[in-house]
Amino acid sequence: ATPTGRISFTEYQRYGAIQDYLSELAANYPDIVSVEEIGTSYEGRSISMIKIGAGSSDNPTILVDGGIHAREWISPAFVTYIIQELVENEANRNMIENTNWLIIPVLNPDGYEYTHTSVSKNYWLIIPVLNPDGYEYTHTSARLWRKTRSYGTICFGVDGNRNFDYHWMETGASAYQCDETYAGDAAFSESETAALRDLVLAYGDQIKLYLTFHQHLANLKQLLCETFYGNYLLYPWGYTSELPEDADVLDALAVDVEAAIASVAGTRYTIGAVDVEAAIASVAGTRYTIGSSTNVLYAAAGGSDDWVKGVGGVALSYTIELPGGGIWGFDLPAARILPVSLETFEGVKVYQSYVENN
Ligand code: ING
Ligand code: ZN
Repeated sequence: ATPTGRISFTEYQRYGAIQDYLSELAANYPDIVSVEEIGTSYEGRSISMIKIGAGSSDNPTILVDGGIHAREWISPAFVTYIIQELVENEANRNMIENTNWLIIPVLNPDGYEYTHTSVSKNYWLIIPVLNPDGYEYTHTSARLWRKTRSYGTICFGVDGNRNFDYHWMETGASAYQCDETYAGDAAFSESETAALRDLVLAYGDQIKLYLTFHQHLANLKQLLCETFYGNYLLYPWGYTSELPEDADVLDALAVDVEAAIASVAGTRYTIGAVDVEAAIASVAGTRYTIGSSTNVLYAAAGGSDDWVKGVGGVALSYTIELPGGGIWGFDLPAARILPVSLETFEGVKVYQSYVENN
């Protein structure tokens, strides 16, 4: 079945458009969809959550968020795609009859909107030559903003993924408010992270799986050849290299998810060089590296997945690092939103099926 497509996945959407889409779904599918405000951002935006379910309210629940980090645009885009597939694609009906979903497409709307207010990308291309200082400024101020937009005393923003209260500030986080990984004055200093905390505590052990979508910088190999990759399926812990007791369960499920994603053949490119495109497309599968955050990426305490597992009690907790792209690392071309979404949704199906059957 083809989704009715009330929202486009050929462009990255502004927060308002994503919110409008959620409202439309609530109006059009009142039996299976409702939209709630789980909190308010620092700048006063409503942090919206969509609840989706066509079965019992007691069904196991899957919690999904995107957009903790502002510049990782594929994250809200893909999470919005998940929403569309669950609500508007009849072929996925079983996914909402047997599990309930709580989905927050943009947890940090202030930061997300801020990244949409930079100078145009075309303009950037000449800045490095004409104005190196200005070029650096655009990189640290707008499109590549990562944090929330709360104001400290000398700088803006807290890294939401260092602000959760589990081994907070122990490693891989900064106490200096101008840094990209500033953990905040205190754990849960940010209304955005506190909103997720309160939601998890309210639902308690009904939540069986937590997925938080990020985007990892494309590395040089990835830019040159699609068969090298920098995508990650991460599970706790980020605060220590020790593995959780149930790491074998987390790992085995991730292996199945990875296989499903990789089985989608053929990354397609919209470029003029037909021969090159065909060669890339013939290589099956986007691959993901699987492991605990500390062991396969880097140590960092205060991440949402650590807190959701360690305090929230949700055993299955994953950070998914979607593909980066483009010469700026986070500028995955908009033409890639749909291919990435199509393949990654195969992984979401595996997650859902596991929750349904275990
Ligand atoms: N990566 C994550 C980050 O917050 C991570 C990696 C995951 C750290 C889980 C800690 C816990 O740095 C990105 N791309 O943001
Ligand atoms: Zn991130």
